[in-house]
Amino acid sequence: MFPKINLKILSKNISVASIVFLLTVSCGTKKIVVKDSEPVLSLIPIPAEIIYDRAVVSYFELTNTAEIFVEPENEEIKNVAEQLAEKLRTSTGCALKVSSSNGRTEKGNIYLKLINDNSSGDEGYKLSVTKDFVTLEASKPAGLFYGVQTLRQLFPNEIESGIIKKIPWRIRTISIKDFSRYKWRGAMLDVARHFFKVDDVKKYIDLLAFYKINKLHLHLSDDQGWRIEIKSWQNLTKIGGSTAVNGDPGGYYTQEDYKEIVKYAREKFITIIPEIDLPGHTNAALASYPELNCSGIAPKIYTGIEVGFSSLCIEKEITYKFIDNVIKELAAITPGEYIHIGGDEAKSTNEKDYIKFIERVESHGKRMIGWEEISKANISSSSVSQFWDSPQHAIAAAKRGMKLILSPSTKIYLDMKYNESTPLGLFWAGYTDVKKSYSWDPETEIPGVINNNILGIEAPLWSETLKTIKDIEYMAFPRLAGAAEIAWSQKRLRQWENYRERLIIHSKRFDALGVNYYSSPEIK
Ligand code: TNX
Repeated sequence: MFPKINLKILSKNISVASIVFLLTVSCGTKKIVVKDSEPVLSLIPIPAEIIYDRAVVSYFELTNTAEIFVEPENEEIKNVAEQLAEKLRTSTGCALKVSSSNGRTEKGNIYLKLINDNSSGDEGYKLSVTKDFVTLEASKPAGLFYGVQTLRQLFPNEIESGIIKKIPWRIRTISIKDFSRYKWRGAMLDVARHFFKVDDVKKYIDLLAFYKINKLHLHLSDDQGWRIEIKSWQNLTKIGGSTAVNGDPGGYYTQEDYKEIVKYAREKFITIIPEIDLPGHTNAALASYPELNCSGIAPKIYTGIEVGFSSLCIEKEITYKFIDNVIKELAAITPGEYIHIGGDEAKSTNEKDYIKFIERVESHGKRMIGWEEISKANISSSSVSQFWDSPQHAIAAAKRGMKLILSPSTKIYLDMKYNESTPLGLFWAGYTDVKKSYSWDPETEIPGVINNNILGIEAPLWSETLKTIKDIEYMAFPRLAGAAEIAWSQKRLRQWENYRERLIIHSKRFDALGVNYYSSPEIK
């Protein structure tokens, strides 16, 4: 018999070349260096606690007779179980029926259970893999969903390929306890500079969910394009949605398309945050309706990439009627709590008008989010400010009692080039390699802003230079996985060398997922 051995990740003692684990044996403690490539070492985001027995190599093996049992049997939990079943069916060929456990436990099966213990919070879970069972427990369906994402990463990479493979479908016996650090784990996609079809957005949602990201902010309007159908102002999409940067093809989401995206995201525990950028970044709207311009003359559709030249007419009442109609229609198809009103780079609106404008558009039933500049206005502490560039705006927002979403452009603007030879992207905020985008922490990013002010983080992807989902993937990965870890994982576990080691192994999973990631020299 082997002694019982507990293996816990030790974050402080991580060597440069490898991940060091603390081995607790009944007769004492010693360090060992793990250099193999077991999937357990490549979990991203890293869970709060991992315990597994390294001396006794044992596995849970999925066989043809395996089933997934849920308890209690309700729609939300069945939906989570079905998503796991579908992944496993398409890769293993097993039938994997999903049904109620009725309190039974039989060997060889996977169990998803809601429990009455909220010690891991609303998003946390406990995952236990023994030779006989896989048991996933959480106090909320969201926790089960996140546990399923971790479970996927424990299976061989081939689980992601979508092709049936005859390999041993087994997982090392392990016990994981996990919970989230921040409530806001966001990504932003600019669908205005270039338009991305519903299926592309869904593919991005799949990837976000896999890394436990729970907000997708859609930048739906800008100078170059208006991308959401507004029934009371149809020219917005007819004219304003007709093209894109460089005169590339335009497009827009009908309200039905948008609802489909919202529903799809919801099944993956992602809230869609719609943004209508105001009062600047509005050339597409101004080109669609002459009456929205102070001059009464509509400008031409814009296909360049400059910013800061457009503004709605602050003085005209029709501006506010327009905004009321747009926000009302959008709010009606947005079940989430928030609407983003932009507010950035309004360089063609003077400061007095800008403040007046933001104060007037603030209350629309939903909670308002705006880019950092909104904190110049006297707005409610329930509104949220999104930091991207200037600490003084973030500090002003914190002083007002507003919560912050951190999107530092020098760290997690996914449209920044990795280095001078990156073919896509911009570099105004500096080249951002994988290490730079990982090696920062929300708590220490802005002097004077404390953790209590921070809702979480969000990684924006602006699309001036991006045209396809493959372009999106190239700029987002691997940096988005790092952003997800910053948002989800416990601070004490985050360390670049440890992350780098995991990411090297984890890259094979990007391959299996078919993600067109940037194979950085940092992860070779
Ligand atoms: C700044 S950051 C912008 C966007 C651009 C982006 C390009 C912010 C709130 N506005 O309009 O697309 O830079 O990186």
